[in-house]
Amino acid sequence: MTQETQQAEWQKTACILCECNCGIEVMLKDRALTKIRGDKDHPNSQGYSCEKPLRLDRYQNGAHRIDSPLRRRPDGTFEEISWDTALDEIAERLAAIRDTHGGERIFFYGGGGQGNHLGGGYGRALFNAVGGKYMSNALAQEKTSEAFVDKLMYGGHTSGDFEHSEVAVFIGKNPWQSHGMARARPTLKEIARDPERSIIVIDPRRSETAALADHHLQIKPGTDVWCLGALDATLVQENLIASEWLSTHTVGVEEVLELFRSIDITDYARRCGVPEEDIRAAARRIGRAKSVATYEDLGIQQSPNSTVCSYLQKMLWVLTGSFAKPGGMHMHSWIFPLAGPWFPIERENPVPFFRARRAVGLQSMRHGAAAMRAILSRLDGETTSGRIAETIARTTQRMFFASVSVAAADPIARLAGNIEQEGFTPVTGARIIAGLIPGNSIADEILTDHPDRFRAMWIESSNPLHSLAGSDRFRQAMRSLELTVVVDVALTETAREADYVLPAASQFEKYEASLFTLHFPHNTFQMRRPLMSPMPGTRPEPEIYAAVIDRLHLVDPTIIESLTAAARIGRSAFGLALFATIEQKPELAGLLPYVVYRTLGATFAPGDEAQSLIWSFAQLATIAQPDAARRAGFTDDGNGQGDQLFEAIRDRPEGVVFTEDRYSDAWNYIRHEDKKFHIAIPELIEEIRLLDTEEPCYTSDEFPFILSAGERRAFTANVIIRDPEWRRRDKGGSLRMSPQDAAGLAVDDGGLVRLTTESGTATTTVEISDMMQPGHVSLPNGMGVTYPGENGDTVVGVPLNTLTTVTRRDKFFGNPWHKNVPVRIELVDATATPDS
Ligand SMILES: Nc1nc2c(c(=O)[nH]1)N[C@H]1C(S)=C(S)[C@@H](COP(=O)(O)OP(=O)(O)OC[C@H]3O[C@@H](n4cnc5c(=O)[nH]c(N)nc54)[C@H](O)[C@@H]3O)O[C@H]1N2
Ligand SMILES: Nc1nc2c(c(=O)[nH]1)N[C@H]1C(S)=C(S)[C@@H](COP(=O)(O)OP(=O)(O)OC[C@H]3O[C@@H](n4cnc5c(=O)[nH]c(N)nc54)[C@H](O)[C@@H]3O)O[C@H]1N2
Ligand code: SF4
Ligand SMILES: [Mo]
Repeated sequence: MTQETQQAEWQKTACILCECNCGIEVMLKDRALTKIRGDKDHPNSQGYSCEKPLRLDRYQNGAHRIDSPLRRRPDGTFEEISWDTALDEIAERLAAIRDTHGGERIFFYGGGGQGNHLGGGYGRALFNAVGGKYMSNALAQEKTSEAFVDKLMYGGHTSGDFEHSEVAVFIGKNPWQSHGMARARPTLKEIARDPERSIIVIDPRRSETAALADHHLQIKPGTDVWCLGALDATLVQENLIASEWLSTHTVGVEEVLELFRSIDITDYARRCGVPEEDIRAAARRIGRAKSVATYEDLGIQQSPNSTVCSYLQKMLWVLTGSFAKPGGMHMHSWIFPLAGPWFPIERENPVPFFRARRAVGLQSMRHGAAAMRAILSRLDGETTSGRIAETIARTTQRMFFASVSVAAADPIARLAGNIEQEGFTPVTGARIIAGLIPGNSIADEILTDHPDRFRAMWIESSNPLHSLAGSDRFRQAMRSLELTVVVDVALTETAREADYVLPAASQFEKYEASLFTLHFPHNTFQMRRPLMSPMPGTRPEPEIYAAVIDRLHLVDPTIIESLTAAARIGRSAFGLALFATIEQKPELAGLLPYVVYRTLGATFAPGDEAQSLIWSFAQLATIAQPDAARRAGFTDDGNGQGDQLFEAIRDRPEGVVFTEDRYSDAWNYIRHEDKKFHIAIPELIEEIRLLDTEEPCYTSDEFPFILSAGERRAFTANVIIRDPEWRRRDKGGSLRMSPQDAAGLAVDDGGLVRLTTESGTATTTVEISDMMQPGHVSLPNGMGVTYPGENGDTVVGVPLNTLTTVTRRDKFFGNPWHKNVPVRIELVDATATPDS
């Protein structure tokens, strides 16, 4: 084989193991991923990758793959059934539950992991098809508390420009291992090397990132609220704040300054266990920096006081005015928001006669939709009349698109994003944020005789029985439902409790995309093509969802036929007919993914149907961010801009920059009409005043240690790869423990200990580590799952959530305290073996 032909075989895709989704190139032999390297062409990762994807074949071809739909027998075992039987029965049972109890009693969980959100996008159509109202996913046990603070302060998601920041602050975040920012390791090394720049880390553990830091505030576990409060208070009391910026750009500043003036820094420092001078030094470093970017993650999001901590950490860059400038914090565009509302940015150049055009445009769409479909369905794109129709559609779009598109797209985007659903859960009254119910409330919404309890659950691309606190309770909840369906590539812990399991094609066997488009000022999106056909017996999620919705008979077939005909004529004719149809029949808005799949998708090459939702994303992204998309090179007008973006996404398998902003554009993304930060959040300020007198103590005589249950290490990737042999190091996932504690327990490196918490026990090996402080121990995430082997199933490592409970959680949004589990540790007889 020549060098050229070998080169030609590299195929572009992305890593699916964390939300960075670095571009990778893979070499295939038959169906195996034999060689993998970072893709230099990827606009975000630029050739970077860490050690984790090198053996992605363990995901693609592991023994965990399932290849037949399964139905649960009364005795709990599974039988293989055909796809048709599975889909017929599932559709029938969903419809029956909807008719008896109402569609809102059918609960949806998941819809995507670290790299696969396209299927979940189609899943929203099924959610709307059955009349669903409640959903959740992993974000609701980590990011919802932060999302609440974001929402009230400025309304959107922020990310930091760490490539340029003078000071980078990581709070309960270890980007060396967990990444979360582009090219994390080179970026961290660059900051660490540069004498003009600094890293500040708040972490009870000397993590790899903390080891690189100029200031490591090594708090006692769970005490961030006092450390962050003391940092903010130092900024205010030593007058290190951006006073002018605050008075121009914020509302509520006096109340906030008053709060921080009243904080006793010495006492707060004592409570978090960090020398006062170290806190003051870190605050001064922040105060004198030209730019500060912060990153909070699980260390606070899954610890006591997480909502308050989010607020206090954001104050570090708010008080210093580090927003909308190089190296600072920003709000950013989306290809489509992962959670929370779709947000169209106002156009830079006003459209002449905007109101009149909008009124005429929307009225004509409403009243002309049926006639338009009738005409278009009689034409053929190949003939003159078809070409004329496309030209007319194109001209019409030029005239009206800019004034009608937002109004027409908004209801679709709202339903596709489920952001209508805010408020409280039906049984326990838990707070819903960003449309997601707290993970910790799910079992309680089911295990009750309340008439509004959930009756069925649809789970896709997630393993909540393993990943939510209190595994046993979740298992009980699943078994008490009338119907549970799991769509996964593996027979997961969750799937084992389901009534039906549907085997999905892998992420390398179908179209995929992730919605982690979190970058600023250049935001990127990548559509991944299938590298091979689906493994026999499996199906891509878009096909599964379409097949179930077909069976619910919700959409008049003549609409599908006429829209398909319009798509055959051209993209403008299709866009016009589709938007007009939804204006006329708003009940179809929530089914959009299904409708485009069955219409536009039908005009693509066989196997390419799933691209149709990407077309919709491209349209919605350019409608929402027309100027930023124009600056990224998509300069056409009308619906042509979205089509141009769609074609670029199709042509560039390495991914595209879909929006290009200027730093000052970050202001446009603020959702408050006054474009200001609303920084006084009364219920959080009140909570901080309460904490002012609290003495932190999370241990007891019975449980004298704090366990952080879920540390990200070199070879953990949630539960995406189940094969324990994937790990090069730390195969069993040891408990990290300080030398002092190991001496106290008389345990050696590699020795066995038994952990006992309020809710469970586990046996594990010990790794004596200088990273840990006395009293704090840490276990990796992503372990303790079953994997089929020659001698039956094996389980390696501790399934963490047998040790956690749903009751230890955030007061506001229910975040589980996975990082703060009181535990007792006992030495185990060396002849025993580690188990779960
Ligand atoms: N290698 C790898 N990378 C991943 C993942 C993976 O599974 N493996 N998962 C991805 C996902 S889903 C996520 S959400 C991110 C999470 O990314 P991170 O949040 O960075 O990961 P963790 O290691 O869980 O927690 C970060 C740090 O919190 C610290 N910590 C523990 N208790 C406390 C405390 O009380 N206060 C503070 N301030 N810190 C504390 C821990 O010592 C740890 O260093 O990682 C992503 N990246
Ligand atoms: N104790 C403790 N618990 C935790 C954490 C912790 O640190 N400690 N971390 C929490 C965090 S931050 C997160 S994000 C969650 C993650 O927990 P989950 O949301 O449960 O996500 P994953 O473990 O990533 O599971 C992804 C699932 O998708 C499946 N899958 C992979 N590819 C495909 C596909 O193409 N189609 C389908 N249908 N399925 C596919 C995999 O087999 C796997 O079952 O865990 C949380 N739970
Ligand atoms: S695990 Fe994350 S950082 Fe590592 S290559 Fe994959 S996407 Fe990139
Ligand atoms: Mo996560």
